[in-house]
Amino acid sequence: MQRLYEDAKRLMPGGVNSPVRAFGAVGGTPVFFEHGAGAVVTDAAGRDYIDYLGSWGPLILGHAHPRVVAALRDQAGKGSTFGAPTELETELARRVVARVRSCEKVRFVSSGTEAAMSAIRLARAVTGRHGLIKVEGCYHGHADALLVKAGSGLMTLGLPGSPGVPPALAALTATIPFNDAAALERLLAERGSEIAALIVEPIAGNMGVVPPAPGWLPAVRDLTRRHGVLLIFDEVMTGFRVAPGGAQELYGIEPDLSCFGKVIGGGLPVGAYGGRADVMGRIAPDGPVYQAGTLSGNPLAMRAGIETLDLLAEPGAYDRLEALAAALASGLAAAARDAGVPSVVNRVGSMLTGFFTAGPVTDYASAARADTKRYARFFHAMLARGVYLAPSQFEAAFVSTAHDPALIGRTVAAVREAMKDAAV
Ligand code: KE4
Repeated sequence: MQRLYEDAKRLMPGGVNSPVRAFGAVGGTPVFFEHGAGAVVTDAAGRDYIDYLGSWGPLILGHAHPRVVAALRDQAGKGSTFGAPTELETELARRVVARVRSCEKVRFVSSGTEAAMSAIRLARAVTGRHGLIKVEGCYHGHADALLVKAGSGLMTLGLPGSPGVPPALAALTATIPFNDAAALERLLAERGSEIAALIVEPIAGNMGVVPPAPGWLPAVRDLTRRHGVLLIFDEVMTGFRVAPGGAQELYGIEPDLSCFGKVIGGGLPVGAYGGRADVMGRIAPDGPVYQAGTLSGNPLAMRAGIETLDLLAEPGAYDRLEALAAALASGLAAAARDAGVPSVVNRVGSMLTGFFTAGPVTDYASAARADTKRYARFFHAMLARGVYLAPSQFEAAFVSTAHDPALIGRTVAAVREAMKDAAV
């Protein structure tokens, strides 16, 4: 693995194509994977791991699901991209709109970042305002306007923001704490007339999983509406994962715009943004707001997304995810309790995080109190026992339909051993 990493570092920054993969927060050499099947991944040295990363969320069905592979094989022989409309895009759009009541129209792009940046541009055009509110610890991709007190890799690496973002642009982005409606009320009272949109992960996943407190999302919806601020739900992680219609179905809140990614691509690069027809109608070529993409809606990604959403629509898929993730969460909590290790497990559906802190973890500040050094030791203790977790305390773990009670049991047993390990 070290040789692979040395080779990679000579050619790519940090030897990776996304910073969180470099094990910066947990130390050691990144594991290079060679193949995956179901809930198990195999590294370049032939070692197997039970996978709870699921490629950071897309693989809700596990690796190489036979139906997805067959669809991709079939499509590859017909052509991977035309740069022209195909019926496949309509078929995936039909599935999205059928599941997400707030989306009358949707536009496909190639990443969650593109979805978020496009939704913000659209909101600024529709309102004629420039200001943006984001929530501390939430992450919406790496567009300039969003690299302000963001979660995921920035929180993992302790980066407050990013060089290269012009201060004048960063100044347009105001932040509030997650689950703090009073802070939002104060900010809107002061600057509401300048704000185009508020973007938020309805269930935060990028500071580790932090569920919305009762009343938080209804307050965000009510306050933004009162001030003419468009509410953007970033459901790149939660969409089609926590419910068929995402977090907005789970909590009964209708945003003005939604962003999707990960699950919707079934493992291939897809993002999407959508909303009411009158808002989406401002997007070119219907309207003047420009957004484009060479491989947007490409047939391979559409086929993977269609198969994934159809398989999730089969009876029992979400019940299975819920049962498996609940068993994992309770096993984690019991293991920590029995070992006397301060820990709190936050979970919504099949996304969860075990924080090494007594908790509760309700926002960025409380998440940041977690013992990241202990997490790093735990990560490696689990890796040594054949379980692959997110290489950062501030990320989510994901359960897929390919996991089963036996794998969950093996994982909890490994947690119990790891927790007893003096190192942890
Ligand atoms: P992408 O541009 O990485 O497809 O999506 C950005 C994004 C937007 N919104 C949310 C809620 C997200 O979670 C993400 C991406 N998530 C991270 C991990 N938490 C991707 C992993 C990485 O950066 O390598």
